[in-house]
Amino acid sequence: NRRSDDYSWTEYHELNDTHRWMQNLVEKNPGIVSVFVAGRSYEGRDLLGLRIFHSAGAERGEQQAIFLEAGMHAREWISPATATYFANQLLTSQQPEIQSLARSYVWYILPHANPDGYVYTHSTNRLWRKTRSPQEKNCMGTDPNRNWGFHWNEVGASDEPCSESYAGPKAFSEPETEGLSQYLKSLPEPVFMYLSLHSFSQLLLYPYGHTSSLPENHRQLERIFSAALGGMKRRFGTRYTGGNVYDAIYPAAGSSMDWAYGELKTKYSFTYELRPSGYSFWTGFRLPASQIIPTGQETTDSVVEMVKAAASI
Ligand code: ING
Ligand code: ZN
Repeated sequence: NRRSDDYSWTEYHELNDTHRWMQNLVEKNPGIVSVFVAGRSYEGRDLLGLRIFHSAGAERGEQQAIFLEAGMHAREWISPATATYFANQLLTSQQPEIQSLARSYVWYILPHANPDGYVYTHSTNRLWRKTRSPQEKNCMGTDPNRNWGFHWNEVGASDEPCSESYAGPKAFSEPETEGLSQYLKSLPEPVFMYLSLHSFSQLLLYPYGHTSSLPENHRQLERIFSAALGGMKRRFGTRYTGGNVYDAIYPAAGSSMDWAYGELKTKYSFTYELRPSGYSFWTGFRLPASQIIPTGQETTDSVVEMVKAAASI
């Protein structure tokens, strides 16, 4: 019932609205946008994403890909909203830097990596985090950001099915993470950068989560990190901190970012923890919709600086 022209960044959308908006973009941008299905959820929903390929070089396999994953945790609503904001910028911005970014890579943007969970946060429990597959002890869901097959369940994840950070019965037990990982391995382009959007706390994170040892290219990652924080601050003065997951927040094995770094060999892999700052569980996931656009603007600025820094290494 909603037309794609009605889609906006002044409210949070339901899953079907965003899926319809993506489908409509294909018709509005022939030869530039297509949709992809990276897998299917436990309840049978598509992991639907946008492929944005501005340049002819994309079809000749001459370009590298950047993959942006969002919505892994259901309640972190600012994450998919920022992903769609960013995709829209790639397609409509008049800013030369953003146009150049759009043309220099093949972009894959997956707003809802956990569609069942997202639907559940709209219908039943606003603070749901995990997937929606039944587990033992009558508990539901696995933490999809502890379910990836790189140092799976070694630390900072739970064996307890009722826990919010349940790693799952085995690595890639969830169809969402299994499907997405297979899809990532099947991409025709090398993945130059992997970005994962979460909330909240205003942090930028890089590998690893399973150990305090720093990745081999940590000096490069730190340079890119600084550039990205500069971009984040430029428009509204928004301050981020962060570093390697293990030291900057907590030990956490089995994330998509660490798998992308360790298994997909994407050497520039980052996770943003978007607005707000602070630690209030009650307000942290309920960022007012009036902050979607500013969050989108500053995060776009940050990604522009991040990719520029990475490309110039
Ligand atoms: N935080 C992330 C989580 O999955 C994280 C932090 C990022 C862990 C990257 C591991 C790798 O716990 C939130 N808020 O989800
Ligand atoms: Zn999260």
